[in-house]
Formats: sequence, C-alpha cells, structure tokens
Amino acid sequence: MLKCLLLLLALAIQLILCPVHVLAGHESEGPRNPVIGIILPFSSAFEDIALEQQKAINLALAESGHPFDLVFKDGGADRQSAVDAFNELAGLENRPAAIISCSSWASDAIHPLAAEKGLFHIAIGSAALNRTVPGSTVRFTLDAGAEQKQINQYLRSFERIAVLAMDNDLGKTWLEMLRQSFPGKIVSGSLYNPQKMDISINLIEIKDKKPDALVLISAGEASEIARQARNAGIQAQLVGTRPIQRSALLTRPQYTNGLVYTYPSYNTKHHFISDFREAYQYNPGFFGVEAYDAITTLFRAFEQGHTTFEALFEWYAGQTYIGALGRIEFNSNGDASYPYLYKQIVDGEFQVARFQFSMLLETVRQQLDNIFQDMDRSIAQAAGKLSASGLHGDLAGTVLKELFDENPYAFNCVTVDKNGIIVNVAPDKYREVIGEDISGQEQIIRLHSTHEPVLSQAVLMVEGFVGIDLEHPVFGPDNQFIGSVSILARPDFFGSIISRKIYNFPVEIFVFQTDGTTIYDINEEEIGKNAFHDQIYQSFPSLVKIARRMVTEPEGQGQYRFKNRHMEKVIEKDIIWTSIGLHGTEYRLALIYSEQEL
Ligand code: COI
Ligand code: CYT
Repeated sequence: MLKCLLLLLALAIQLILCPVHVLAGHESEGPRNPVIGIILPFSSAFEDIALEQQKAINLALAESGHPFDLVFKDGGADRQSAVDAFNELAGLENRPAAIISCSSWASDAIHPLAAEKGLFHIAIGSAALNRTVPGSTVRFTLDAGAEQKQINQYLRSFERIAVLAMDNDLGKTWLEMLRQSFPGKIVSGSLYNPQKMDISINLIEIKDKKPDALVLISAGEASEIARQARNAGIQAQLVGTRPIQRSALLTRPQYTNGLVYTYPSYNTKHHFISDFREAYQYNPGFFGVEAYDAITTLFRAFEQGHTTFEALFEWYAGQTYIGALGRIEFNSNGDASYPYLYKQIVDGEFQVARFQFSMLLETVRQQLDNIFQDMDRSIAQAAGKLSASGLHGDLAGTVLKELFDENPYAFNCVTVDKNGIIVNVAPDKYREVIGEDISGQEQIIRLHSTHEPVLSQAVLMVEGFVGIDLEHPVFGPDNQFIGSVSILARPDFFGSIISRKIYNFPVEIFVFQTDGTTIYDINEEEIGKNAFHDQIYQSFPSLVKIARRMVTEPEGQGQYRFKNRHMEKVIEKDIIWTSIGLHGTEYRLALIYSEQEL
C-alpha cells in the first residue's frame, strides 16, 4: 500500500516537474521550501540518461516526504547550455540550497561558478572534472583516472588499440589518458559528435589501422557504433567504460556481444532498484543509482541541519556512506570512490565478466614470480662475488650494498657464517643484527644440510618481525661451504604488489603458507593467524576445509563462508588459488570475491 502511494507520488512529481518547469507561486509569508536545482542533459544524445536520473530523484523525493522543491533544468549537450541553466538557477528569487549537475562538461563548467556564488554543488555522471577551487563540489562519480587504472589492466593484453571517443570533456580526457598510458600502442584515436553520429570517416581510418581492441568512450550510442563498425568489417575486441552500459546496447546483441567494460559493482539488491522498476517498468542503471544516492544524502544532510556551502561540503568530504551504490568513500577533495569491476555483454545481457578473477590472480602471480626470479638471479651473483671477497669486511659490505640497491623489496641483506651467525649487513643502519645467531631458523637448517638455495616460510626474524628470507650458499675458493647470503623481505611487499594490481576491484588476494598460516592479508589482524589453530576461524568449518585443500593442492577453487572484506558480516565467498615460490618452498596466492558483493 505504501509502495503504491509512493509510486503515485513519484508519478505526480514527475508530471509537475517536467524539465525546465519551475514551481511558481511562493506568495505565502511562511518559510519557503528549499530549492534544489538540477541540471541534466535532457536535450542531448544522453536524454535517456537525464530522464533516468530525473525519475530516480523524483522517486527519492517521494520516498523521503521532504518538503523540497526540485527545479530541473536542461543542461543540453555542451558547456554553454549548462552554464546558461546554472545562471538561471542562480538567479532564482528563492535561491537554491544546492545544485546538482550531470556530465563532465556541465560539471566542469559549473564547478568554479557555483563556488564563486557560494552555491553547494554536487556532480553526478561526471568522471572528468578539473578541480580548480578546493573545498567545493562533491562528486559521486569515480574519477576517470581511477577507472582507467582498472581498464588498463585489461587493455595491456592488446597490441594495437583504437580509441573512438565522444567529442567533449569526457571523451577528450579519456583519449589523452589512454595515449599517455599506451604510447606506441594507440594506432588510432578520434572523436565523434554524439549528436550527429557521422562516424563513417572515423571507421574507415580505424579499419585501416587493423586494431585488436577498439575502445569506445560512449554511452548508448555505442550500439550504433558497434553496428557500423562490425558492418565495416572491424573485428577488434570492443572495450568500454562506465557510461556504455545502456539498454540500447542490448537491442543489437549481434553487434555488441563480447563488449568488455568497467562498471561500478553496486548492490543490485538495494530496494531502490526494485522500487524504480515498479514505478517505471525498467531497471535503472548506474546513472539512476548515483542520482538517487546524491539526492538522498543531500536530504539527510539538510535534515541534520547542514545547510551552508561549507557545512555541506564538510558533511561529505572524508566520510563514508552506505547507499544504493554500496559503500561510498569520499576523499578530502570531495571525490567519491567505490569498487568497479569488469562487465561483459554475454548472450545479450550485461553480466559480471567471469574472466576477471583468474586474470587478476594470474597478473599478480606473474609479477610476484618476476620479482622472485629477479631476487634469485641477483643473490646468485652476489654469492659468486662473496666467494672471492669472503663474508666479512668492506668488500663483502659493498657486495651486500649492491644487492640491497638492486632489490627494491629487500628490507636488508646480510651474510651468515657457516655457524649461522650474521656477520655483515646492508644497509648499515641495521648493524645491530651483526652477531645474532640464526642457526635455529628453519631455512638455515635446510641450507646447512643441503648447501642449496632456500626460501623460508614466514618466520620470526631477529629484526623483530615475521618475514621471508631468501638465502644462497657461499662457497670459498676451494669450493668449501663458508656460509650464506640473504635477502630479507617483509610480507607487506606482497601487499604493495597486490594492492596495485587489484586496485578498486571488489576482490581480495591473500598469501597463505602450506602450514595454514596467512602471511599477507589486507586485514592485518589475519596476518600470522593459522586456519587450523586460531580461534577466529574455528566457527567456520567450510573455511577450515578449504584451507586443508590449499595445503595439498597447488591450484584450485572452492567456496566457503567467512566475514566480508570489512569484517562486518558473514557471507558466501568464492576462492581461487595458485602458487608462487622458489627452491621448493611454495606459498599459496588466493583470490576471493563474493557473488553477494559484486
Ligand atoms: C560523464 O561525463 O562522466 C558522463 O557519464 C556523462 C554522460 C552524459 C555520458
Ligand atoms: N634476519 C635476517 N634471518 C633473520 O632473522 N636478516 C636474515 C635471516
């Protein structure tokens, strides 16, 4: 019943507040309703986006029951139209309490103007924004630069990349960023006018350059681009970014199937999605979801008494909100972030791209493997030089210093004599470890018995932390064993590699040792914990079962139940794992995600 009323209310608001309609008649003396001015690209190629945002905002108003007057203005397709719309709003007799604008070009133009007039400004659908006035404009769209780090991971596997981008701030920003990221690989980069769509010249050049990937910085018009490109004989993998997931693409699956794009991984179970579907008979996409979160948070801010420009900015900046977009974190500049993932059109549907999980795990495995191989090569050379110089003294110190400088992930490098006593170190600031007896450490015991290189399990080091240690034996001039040389690394070196590769994806990667101990995890409290012994895992039998398989199987996959990334609630998790290591020591590298959080 309540739902029906909301629906009616939303539809009524929709009728009253059609674009460019200003609520008139505030002749009464009482306090007026606060006005929120909303500038959307109604008369543009992105009309469907504007209408979706407007519907979402009206639904939110109906739900909230707040006494706001929403004034929608047409931002058109270019900066000047948006500025005109802004000036009309700024000149209203009942001065708006806030302005919301959609599109990079509109928001970029409005950002300094709103700050100048002291009007609080929220940008939605605005991935490219050149901030010039600090402490103003709160933006709900993830910056294109962040999204690009993610799509680049995918694009790296292509050799000849063509880019076809809408001719505006968003398209130009992307084209420029891609040129910078892939110098030499961008075989064609051109702009098109989304209002005109005369792209035949662009397509001739693209076809001529034989790209293996075609990146479209486009919204729903990508459907038409895909049709023309395929009909022109362009076979390249189609790649897109957030605005490309529009229903128009599903009307031509024969041309758009296979498209891979980056997209927010918001919660499709949020009541907003079903409320919207009920009210308007279609599924909202990101633009509607984002608009809904922008307006509902704004309502809440007003409700809590934050009404000035400064107070509103402060209310958002540096804070975390849970909305229809999921967990939204605003940095101190006022920019939002939340996870993005790869999606793909499969069988005429927008789906989570299944390839991304193994792809991300494999990229991390390769990079860690490269680092281990590099460390192993350089320590082998150092061991050769130490054969001549011996383990003590300045010459050996120089060899250790070189070894340390060659290995960015080294904490320190030491030489160890044949009795297991540390005799030399680089850098010099760790000189207090000289004289320490490490003969009882498991890797030293193995090295002494085999005289072969070893990689340790995570063990407590004399430096005072649990680390991993790579050691090569050193033989004297007569080939007699004289001791060893070591590179010590902190497990957070895993973290530095992993976090760069899985940046902003809704996945976690952890490193696990074959005795069940976690040696790296994003949740620090789990590092050093053992799946078979530690209390925190004992009420999760499916986790213990997976851990048992991980001990014996170098590669695998499965499901279990445990706490989510933020350790807030128990969820179903998917895990895939592989192995890395050297000299017979293996660590499991495991990626986890949850269908419930994609
Ligand atoms: C953007 O500028 O980031 C947008 O998503 C604009 C949209 C109208 C295509
Ligand atoms: N420390 C070190 N073991 C230690 O405890 N630097 C190498 C090996």
